[in-house]
Amino acid sequence: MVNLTINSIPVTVPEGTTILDAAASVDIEIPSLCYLKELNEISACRVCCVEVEGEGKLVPSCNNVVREGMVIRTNSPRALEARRVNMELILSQHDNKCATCIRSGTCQLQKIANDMGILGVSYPTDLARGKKADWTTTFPLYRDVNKCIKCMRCIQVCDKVQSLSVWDISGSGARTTIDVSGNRVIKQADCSLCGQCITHCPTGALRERDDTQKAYAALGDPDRVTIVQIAPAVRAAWGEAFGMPTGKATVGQLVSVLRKLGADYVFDTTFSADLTIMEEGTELLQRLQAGDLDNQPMFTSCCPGWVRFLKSQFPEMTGRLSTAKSPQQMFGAVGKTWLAHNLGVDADKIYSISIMPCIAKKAERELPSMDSAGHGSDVDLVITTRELARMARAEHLDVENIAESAFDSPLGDGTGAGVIFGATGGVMEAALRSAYFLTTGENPSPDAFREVRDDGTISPLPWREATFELAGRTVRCAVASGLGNARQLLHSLQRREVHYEFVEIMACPGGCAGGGGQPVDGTDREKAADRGKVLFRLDQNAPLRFSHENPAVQALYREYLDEPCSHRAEELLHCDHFA
Ligand code: HC0
Ligand code: SF4
Repeated sequence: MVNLTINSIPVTVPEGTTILDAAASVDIEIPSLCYLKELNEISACRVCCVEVEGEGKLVPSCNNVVREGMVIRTNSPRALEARRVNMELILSQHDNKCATCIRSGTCQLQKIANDMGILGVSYPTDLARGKKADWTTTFPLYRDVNKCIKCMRCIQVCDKVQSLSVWDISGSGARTTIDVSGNRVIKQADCSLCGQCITHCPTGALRERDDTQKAYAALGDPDRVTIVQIAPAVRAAWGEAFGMPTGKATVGQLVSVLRKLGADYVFDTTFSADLTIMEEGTELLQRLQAGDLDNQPMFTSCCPGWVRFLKSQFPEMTGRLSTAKSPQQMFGAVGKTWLAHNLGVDADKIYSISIMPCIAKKAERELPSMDSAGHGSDVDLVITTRELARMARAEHLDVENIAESAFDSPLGDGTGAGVIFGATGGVMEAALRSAYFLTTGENPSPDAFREVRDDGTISPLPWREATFELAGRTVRCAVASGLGNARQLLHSLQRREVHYEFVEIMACPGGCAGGGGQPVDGTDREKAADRGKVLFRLDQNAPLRFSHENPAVQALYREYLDEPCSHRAEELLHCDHFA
């Protein structure tokens, strides 16, 4: 252990502790902007400088470790002055228009400047001219070079967690900035659109394309029938955007918000998650029976970030993806066919909006095979959890106290199995529950496959694995979240070091719960695990926990699709990943 004093308080911490963490251990918070534990410890911003007494030195506290006998002052006049100068220099190269900035209120730069009482910047403003918007508004990810503070967090999260290295440093000296790596434009950069760079950006430099104006136009158009679907993971997180603890705001309250915003019908993506299980589970059993080893393992296909990654990084493995569309897209196809017929509405009048925790979903709806209902795109617009929160805020709704309302029928029926899609391991678990039923005719215990969940224990591999017996057949399963982990798993598969029959991959760490479209609160706390727990608790308490017991899914097959993987189901609910 190492003994030191910080602001005259004696502190004892293990060797190797940073000054920043040592201070935190005695409740002294040193402001920092670029720092992300174990990810970005490069002291790029130098806002966390402290003074080491007796040595006459100012050092960044995030990447300097404690030494025996050190005397640290986090608030000496020199430390405060250095911090202020560093902040003002950053602000002099920042477009400080908070009133029109998406991150106002959750921006770490704004908070620290406000906390420090910086009321003006002593240095001349020096913004890159003519480069404000790096690319047009057609790409789902948007970057504003003049909001970038060069903290390098986006570079690190894309590189170390997602293994894609889309971002890099460009230019030199005072003109140093962050840009797409390798002199490419973003559309050529194999970006998975996971959005992790956005959720890890401390400012408004990165954000999703804002589609709220299109949503307002559709919701306010009397000639359109708006049907809205809410993704599983949104329910665990949306209240965070209003300062509520994770999981406090309910999905019933969110349904009410959407009704106030003018939605004609509000449905649940968990309905089509259950439908996905029927299709994907059947496909898995067919592939196992066919014994086609070239196409094993079967990969889940519901995460468009993962699908983009696979197609760009391991194109030769694309055929292993399940052909099942994602629940978002299955919902879209059913919405403009069976539902339109049920509601007695002209399908061409339907405008289908989905509320997703995800940026990649905006691109998924535009893919060539996502118009199988024959009425334009099956899903017309994708709004992230953050965009939805902004729309609710614009209405000045008292979201914390808004009464709950029920989903509309029939696409509002979902089971607990559909809800857990939003957490890593959930798709696999839901699929195994129904695959067991489809092979034996009996339900397993709903928790029989919980081994594939991320329960917080450390896995010896960058992924989790489990083996189950299904009707006398051994099914080896693997679950990975985060594209860096996925890459390692794929390399192991290629080297034939591991063998699986079924693999679930989600691009975002923790699955959609940690999606790139989820709320950010400016605290750097990773929330995916807590949100995942909310989803598993909802499943635990759900009256139905098996996708095949979803009454609306049963009715859909009875009235329209016949059976899973029928000709019509193939046409509407499956896609060609090579198209
Ligand atoms: Fe997900 Fe989904 S679980 S990908 O994270 O499969 O976005 O929440 O909506 O489509 O259901 C996201 C979440 C979904 C889909 C579902 C799947
Ligand atoms: Fe989108 Fe979920 Fe995939 Fe993340 S894990 S890219 S939120 S679908």
